[in-house]
Amino acid sequence: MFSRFTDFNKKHNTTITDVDKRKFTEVFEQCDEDKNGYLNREDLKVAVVMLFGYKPSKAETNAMMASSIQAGLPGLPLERFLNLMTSKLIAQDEYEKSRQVFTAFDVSCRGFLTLEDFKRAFACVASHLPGQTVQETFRLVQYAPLWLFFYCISTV
Ligand SMILES: [Ca+2]
Repeated sequence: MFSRFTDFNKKHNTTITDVDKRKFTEVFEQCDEDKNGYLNREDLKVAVVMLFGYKPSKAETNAMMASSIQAGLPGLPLERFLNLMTSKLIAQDEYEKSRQVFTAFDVSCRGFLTLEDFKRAFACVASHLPGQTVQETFRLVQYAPLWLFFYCISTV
């Protein structure tokens, strides 16, 4: 039943496909309105909307622009943009996988995992983790909503 999750721990692929890279590059070029090879804050927000479907907050935009500003660049160059978008894509991918596993183990569709559900989920996707660790993690809360499950999965 859970065989589709067996590659969960193999992921952490830090590369993206050529298709993703081409798409990121195309969006970069479309958003670089003055064609100077850099995205300003507004260009970057539009690019994130086009690629990920949401407008980044001021704080997130600041974080994405920070290294370019510190380096004295007039904006975000393509290479940095590709790195940032790759990280976002990987993070989104991992969250989606966690959500799928979580949903599969939330057998009663209550929106949280019981200790037994939590143990089963971990045995499936992180079997190297000692039962004791799983139990101690769980003891911190009475139940495990998706965000906690995702946090646990992404830190093991
Ligand atoms: Ca520009």
